[in-house]
Amino acid sequence: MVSADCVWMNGEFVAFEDAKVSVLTHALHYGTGVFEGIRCYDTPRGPAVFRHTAHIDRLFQSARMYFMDIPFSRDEIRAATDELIVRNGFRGCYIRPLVFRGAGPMGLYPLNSPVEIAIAAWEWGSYLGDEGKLNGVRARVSSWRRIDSASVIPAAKATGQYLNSINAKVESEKAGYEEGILLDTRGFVSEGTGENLFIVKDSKLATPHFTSDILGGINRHSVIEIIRDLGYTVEERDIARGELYMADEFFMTGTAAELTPIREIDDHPVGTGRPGPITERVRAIFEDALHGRSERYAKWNDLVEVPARAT
Ligand code: PPE
Repeated sequence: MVSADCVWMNGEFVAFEDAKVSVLTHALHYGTGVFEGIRCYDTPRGPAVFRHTAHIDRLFQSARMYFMDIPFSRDEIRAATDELIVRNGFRGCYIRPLVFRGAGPMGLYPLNSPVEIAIAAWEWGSYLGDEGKLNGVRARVSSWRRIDSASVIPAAKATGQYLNSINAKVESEKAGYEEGILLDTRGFVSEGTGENLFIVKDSKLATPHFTSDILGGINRHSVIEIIRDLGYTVEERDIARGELYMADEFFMTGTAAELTPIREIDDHPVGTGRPGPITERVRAIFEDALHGRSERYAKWNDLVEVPARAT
């Protein structure tokens, strides 16, 4: 189990073992929570959270879409997160803010249950294994379709919605693959269980659009900027399943997965079966950006401010 010294919960730092909730927490029963996944890197200028502000903005946006008023300001959450990193003595870590409906009246109507918030952090290595991150993973198109806007709000990073990703993840693992790729309800390519997707064909890139019910990934956004700065084109558009088999290169992006190449899709090797040249070029720049080694993208490294009282 992952662990840490302390967790920030509803405005206070509490020991990890004391960060507990009631069994009647609304979110435990009905999935009424929203969350973020963020990484902090040990950069030459000190610990820096990658695009911290963008993640906090998305947390507020997800909360708003489900009528949850977060009882803290963006600045308070950012300061609490920085202090949490310092108090735990982390230089690099994964950060999980979670906003959820706590114990209140039972039943489906959530708006009378309190909105609670916790931020946890822990040290987390490669999401899909060191070998997979380096050389690429084997993926398979899932029999489960991505949740769509007719039923939920795919653009919100909401806890209950993750049963969809979990179905695809379990299916792909049981079948011996490292990742599942979900199609949207129309049959176009949507995303991985926790990652956005990019294909390369004839030196042109493409990634599914919001119309494929993706979560708007912050790393997707960063990687699109890097690709365009390199002079390549990247289109946001519908991608047919067959395009995955014809792609020269295929990779995914996410906070946990960072940039992970896909080397095999549905038992077909992607390109040569090794991460391709454009994937490698984009990845090198992206890794430099994450780790604070890039001047050009230093704007994305939100340095951890050490509060005087925490030292
Ligand atoms: N789609 C989904 C469904 C998703 O969960 C993520 C992040 C992304 C796309 C990429 O978004 P971004 O991280 O902003 O680039 N998945 C998070 C959860 C992983 C987990 O196992 O939990 C993450 O990568 O932190």
